[in-house]
Amino acid sequence: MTFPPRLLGRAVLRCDRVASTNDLLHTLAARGAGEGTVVVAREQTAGRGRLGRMWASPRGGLWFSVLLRPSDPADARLGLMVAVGVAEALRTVSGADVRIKWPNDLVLAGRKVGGILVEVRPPWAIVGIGVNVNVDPLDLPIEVRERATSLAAVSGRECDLADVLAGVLDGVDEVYAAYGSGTVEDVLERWRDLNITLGRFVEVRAGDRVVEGTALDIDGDGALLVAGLDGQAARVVGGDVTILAGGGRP
Ligand code: BT5
Repeated sequence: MTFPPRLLGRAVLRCDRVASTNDLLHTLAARGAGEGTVVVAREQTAGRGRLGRMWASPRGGLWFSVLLRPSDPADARLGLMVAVGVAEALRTVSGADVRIKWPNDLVLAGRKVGGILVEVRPPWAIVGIGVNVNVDPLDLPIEVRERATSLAAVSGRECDLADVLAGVLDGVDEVYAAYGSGTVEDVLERWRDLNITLGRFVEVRAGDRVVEGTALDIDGDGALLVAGLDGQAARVVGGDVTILAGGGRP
């Protein structure tokens, strides 16, 4: 057991198969479930990503959601901070070089190994976390497979899903405690250490807006700062990054 006892995972609902762990946890939150409640499923039949995109969730992956009741559920920094907690835990438990692509994609060997979906319904936010732990990439839909990987596919060995869940809950618990105690900048600095976006030439799509340029930094709110070819600096909150070229970090 971790000490001090963590907030996250004090109550854990384990399911074999659900549509989406986020949906089930929203229902529990509306009925008064406490902060830190977790729903985890072996399989999701309607897992989703951002903007209504689908999230393939076959057996072998870690699919779970955490209920948070922060003072500002819409704070965009939350997702970045959670990504730090998850990425660090995955690195420790698997030894794999898991990185973050802005804002909170989990990337391994240039492919997506996991994702984070923050759904804000004040007064709560549900953080859904999906990681291809022992997933055989062949079990992913063909259009997803070519850009996806799993921890097992890269490291050549399977991890115990319960151990990975415990490690990730510890990791997210720690960054959430940092959020509560106002040491957000320290965690964003760890985000910078783990990211593969800064220093690259990128295309960022946010709704109808498309920005091309060099990703310079994130600001104190977690927005991405991009130096455009026209010399103008753009600030983007939320969106999808495609890395076009560039050195800097791997
Ligand atoms: C995400 O969205 O990356 C957030 C994914 C969150 C999933 C968790 S699982 C537990 C909880 N319950 C849910 O219902 N969801 C959360 P986004 O950045 O929009 O990425 C979605 C895109 O990733 C899709 O359009 C596919 O191209 C790709 N994709 C789908 N399934 C994948 C998988 N298993 N591995 C890698 N890429 C995948």
